[in-house]
Amino acid sequence: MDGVVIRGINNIYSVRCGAETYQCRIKGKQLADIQGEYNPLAVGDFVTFAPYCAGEGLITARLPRRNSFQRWNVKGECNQTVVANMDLVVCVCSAETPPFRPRFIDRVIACARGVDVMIVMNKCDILLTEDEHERFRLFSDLGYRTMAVSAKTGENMDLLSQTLAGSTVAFVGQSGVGKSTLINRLLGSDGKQRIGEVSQKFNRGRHTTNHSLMLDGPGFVVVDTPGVREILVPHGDPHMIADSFPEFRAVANLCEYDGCLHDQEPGCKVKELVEDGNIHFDRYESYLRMLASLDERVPQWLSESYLESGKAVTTSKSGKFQRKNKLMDSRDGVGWTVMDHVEEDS
Ligand SMILES: Nc1nc2c(ncn2[C@@H]2O[C@H](COP(=O)(O)OP(=O)(O)OP(=O)(O)O)[C@@H](O)[C@H]2O)c(=O)[nH]1
Ligand SMILES: [Mg+2]
Ligand SMILES: [Zn+2]
Repeated sequence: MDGVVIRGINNIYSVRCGAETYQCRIKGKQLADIQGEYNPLAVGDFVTFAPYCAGEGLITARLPRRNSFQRWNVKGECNQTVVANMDLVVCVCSAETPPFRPRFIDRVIACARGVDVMIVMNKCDILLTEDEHERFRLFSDLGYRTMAVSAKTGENMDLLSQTLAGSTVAFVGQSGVGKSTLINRLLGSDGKQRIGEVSQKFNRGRHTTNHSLMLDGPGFVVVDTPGVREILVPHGDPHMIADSFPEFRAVANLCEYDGCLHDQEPGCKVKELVEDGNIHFDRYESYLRMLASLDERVPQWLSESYLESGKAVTTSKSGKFQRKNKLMDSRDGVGWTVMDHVEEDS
C-alpha cells in the first residue's frame, strides 16, 4: 500500500492512506538507496508500506520526491529534509518578537528546492520600521508572493485561506513568529483541538511545536513545522544558492565566467550591479554569508577513509586546490564545514 507521512517521531511514522492512519516503522534498519541524510523520511513523503496488524505497518520504500525543503542540521552534520512534496512553502515572519530578519527569509528561499516560497508577515498589528518595510517590499519586487496578516486581529486571514485553496503547504519560519497560531486560526475549532492535543502530549506544557505535523484545513492541507532560532542552507552545489536569488539569475549570463559565483571572479555583472545600487547590498551580503557557510562544513557521512582515498580533492572557490588539515575545501557537492558556532544575521 502507498500512503503519505503525516508525522514522524522517534522513528515511528504516522502514514495516512485514505481515511486510515497507520503507525509504521521502517522495515530493517534503513531504506535502500537512502544514505547521508539526517532523516530518511520527512512529513509529506509518499511511502510504500505493508500493514501487519490493525493500524500498524512496515515501510519498505520512499517514493521519489517532487521537491523538498531542506536545511543543514548542525548537530547531525548533514542535510535534513523538513518537508517534501509541497505545492508551496509559506515562510512566516513577524514584525516583532521575534524581530523581522530578512536574511532568515533569504535562507528559507535557498532551502526550498523545486518549490515556490510565499512570504507571510504575521503580527501586522505591530508596525514595521521604514527600513524593514522596504526590505520586506523588496521580496514582492523580486517576484515573490507576499502578504501581511495578523492571527491576532484576523486581518487578511480570509485572503490567506483563499490563497492556499487546493494546495498542500508547509509553514516554516523562526520560532515564535506565530505559525501554529496562524494554523489554528485557519483551521478553526477543529484545528485548535488537534494542535492543543499535540502540544500537551509532546511539548510537556511548552507552547512551541517540536515536530512537523500535517493537518487538514478547509480546502487545503497544511504542515506545521517546528520553528528554529537559526536556519542554515543545505550542503550542496553553491550554484543552487546563487540560483535562489532571482536578481542574480536574471543577469548571470552577463558575467564574464560561466558558472560565476559572483564572489571574487573578475567581470562579474552581479557585483557591478551591487556597486551601482541596482541589486540590494544586504541581499548580496546575505548571499555571501550563505556561500561562506558552505565552505565551513563536514558532512558526517564523509568518512576519514573516503577523504584519504583522494576522491574528495576538489577545487576551492578560488579555483586552486586547497588543503585544510586532512579536509579539503570544496564547492562541487562533496564539500563540508566544521561548524562550531552559528551566527545570527539581522
Ligand atoms: N501581536 C501578535 N501576536 C501574535 C500573533 N500571532 C501569534 N502571536 C503570538 O506569538 C507567540 C508565538 O506564537 P506560536 O504560534 O507559538 O509561534 P510558532 O511560530 O508556532 O512558534 P514555534 O512553534 O516555536 O515555531 C504567541 O504568544 C502568540 O500569541 C499576531 O498576529 N499578533
Ligand atoms: Mg509552533
Ligand atoms: Zn557573477
